[in-house]
Amino acid sequence: MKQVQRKIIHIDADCFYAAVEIRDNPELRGLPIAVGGSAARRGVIATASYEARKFGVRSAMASATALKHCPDLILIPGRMSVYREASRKMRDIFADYTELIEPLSLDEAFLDVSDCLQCKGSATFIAREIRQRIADSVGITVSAGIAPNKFIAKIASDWNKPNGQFVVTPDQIDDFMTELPVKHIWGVGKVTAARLEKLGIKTCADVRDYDIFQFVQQFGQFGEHIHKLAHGIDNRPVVSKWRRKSVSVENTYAEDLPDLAACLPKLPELIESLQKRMDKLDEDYQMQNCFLKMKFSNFSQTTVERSHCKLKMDDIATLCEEAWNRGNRPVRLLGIGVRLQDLTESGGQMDLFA
Ligand code: TTP
Ligand code: MG
Repeated sequence: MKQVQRKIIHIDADCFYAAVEIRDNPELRGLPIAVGGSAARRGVIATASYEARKFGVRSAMASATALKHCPDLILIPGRMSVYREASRKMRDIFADYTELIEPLSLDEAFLDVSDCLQCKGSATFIAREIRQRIADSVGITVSAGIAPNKFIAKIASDWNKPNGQFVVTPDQIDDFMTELPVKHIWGVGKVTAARLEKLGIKTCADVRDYDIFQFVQQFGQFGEHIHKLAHGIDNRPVVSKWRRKSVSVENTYAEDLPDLAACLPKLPELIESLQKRMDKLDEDYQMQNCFLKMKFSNFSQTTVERSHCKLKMDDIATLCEEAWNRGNRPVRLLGIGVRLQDLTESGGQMDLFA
């Protein structure tokens, strides 16, 4: 079987819940902290900072045990809504590069950037840019694995953790797989690993010494799966479950636009690039409201939003005029966008028939 060549990035935030807590309470930086339930109430650890991990504190460990390993551990109760918000911001950044986003959890996602033209199409640079943007605007670090498939990208994102990335190019797959212990193969738990070890199989290279038919005889269909992955072959596509709520474009001008008359000629260009982005959306999206964002020279900003609005100069100019009247001073940024209704969601379907 041949490997379908894709450019996949696997992103995984570093000690996600703990990192968000440190972001919001900088005095915690450098200290052993963990997010989890209290020991008195038989709570467990959700995650721990890297400083706490040095003491052996781990996810899913009883908090009481964690405190035995690390008596100075600072235990913080979780704030799920804040973690969800950080996760949403990360996904908004991913969406600037591709529509093919497959979240695995709040802090982890696969991105297929095969068709992405940013950063000259280099997945390595795209990953670096995404990581920098997340650090700047979400305030946490993430690590990335970049590879021709999901299996290798996921393993690679762990290689330079925290705050790092690791690339496996198509011609490096063979070397990468050779040393890899079989326990990294998705689906190989302790029991299978022990069975494999009895056959003298510890690394993927050992698997590759076996003929696939021998392997299928020993392990059935699962044997074929192991054999394929040990060769670094994984043709699973990135299945996008992420759906947009809006699409927008904006521009910050090198020199402030002094008045409304200077703003209006900038609109056709914005309308055109927004239209291009909308053309790429699938047909299950329906346009709802249009909005226009205006940021003024004093950094205050306003957004005007309208329903029954078309992505045409007349309607957008009306929004622009209204926004301008609210600030009445030079403009540094103009943006336009549309809110989207996702017709694949049941609510959307009901509206269709209403
Ligand atoms: P992970 O990505 O597994 O872990 P992490 O981000 O904390 O650390 P790493 O740097 O090793 O990636 O999980 C993401 C979040 O999910 C984690 O911050 C807390 C939560 N979680 C639990 O609540 N219970 C668990 O057992 C695990 C593994 C994670
Ligand atoms: Mg993580």
